[in-house]
Amino acid sequence: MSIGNRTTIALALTALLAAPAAWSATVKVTMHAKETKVTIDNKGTEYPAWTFDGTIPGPVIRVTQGDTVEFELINDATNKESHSMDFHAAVVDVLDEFAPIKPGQSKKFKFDAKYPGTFMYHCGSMPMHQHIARGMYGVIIVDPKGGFTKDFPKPDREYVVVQGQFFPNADDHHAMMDNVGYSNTLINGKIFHYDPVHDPDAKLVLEAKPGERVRIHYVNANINLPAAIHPIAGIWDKVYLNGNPKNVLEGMATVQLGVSEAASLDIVSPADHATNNAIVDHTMGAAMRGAITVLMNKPDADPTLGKGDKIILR
Ligand SMILES: [Cu+2]
Repeated sequence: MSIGNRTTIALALTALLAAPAAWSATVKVTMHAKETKVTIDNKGTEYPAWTFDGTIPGPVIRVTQGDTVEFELINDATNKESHSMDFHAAVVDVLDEFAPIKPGQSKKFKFDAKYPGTFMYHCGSMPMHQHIARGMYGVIIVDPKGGFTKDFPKPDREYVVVQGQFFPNADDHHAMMDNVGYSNTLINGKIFHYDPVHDPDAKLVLEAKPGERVRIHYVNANINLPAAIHPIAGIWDKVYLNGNPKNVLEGMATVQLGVSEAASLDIVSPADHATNNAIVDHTMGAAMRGAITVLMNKPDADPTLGKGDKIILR
């Protein structure tokens, strides 16, 4: 063996040992704070929302553990309010990275996604509860760098479901703080968004085939109320608190999510026939206000749903 070959092997070994670092990426994410009208139900009722990128919730961000997120927030000049970004997946300085910016300003910061899981993000500009209640929240998923395992199996489909409280009086932040005037629950920005049983105008449901493992990334973006997430006519096969594969529970009927808490919840329906589940906040006052989501398990389920950019249905 020549010296040259040994050098080549040594270099190859060095590259192999350094490989995990080489796999982490820098992910650029830009969002616009937009004060804009959105529709908050299936029949098109408009509401003066404050949003990230014009929707409630904002865009789903997905990175891998170890990635560096380079984030830019642009507060559009047409806005009236200051806004900010608070990623629950970040370990930074609340007075620096998460500080608000005025209309017409922009701000960049970066963070390393150290922990895997499902995390809320939201605006933290004052009054913070009003900025959240008016729609400035969303989800960042940090996939574990170890990938799927026996204890964290690859799901057949994934859906993001974000629950929020709706206050029709958008300006009365004092009432919001006391939970007064809370009229409805939003699921991904709409009342009974995926529930044609309680709202004939609902056009979407979550779909899967019988026997598929469906992972629901559920985030409680309520400003004041915990949520009790139960899949009616089913049991959560596995539950990953905060979406972290290490925080696993099995065979759970109902999972408590505190305010701002998230979990990744797996459900596997019977493989031999079609069934339906109603994923509810079992807090009845929240369910009856809109927090019911139908999951249809049927052989002719749309194969595109619950994959790629259709993990959140708009
Ligand atoms: Cu804001």
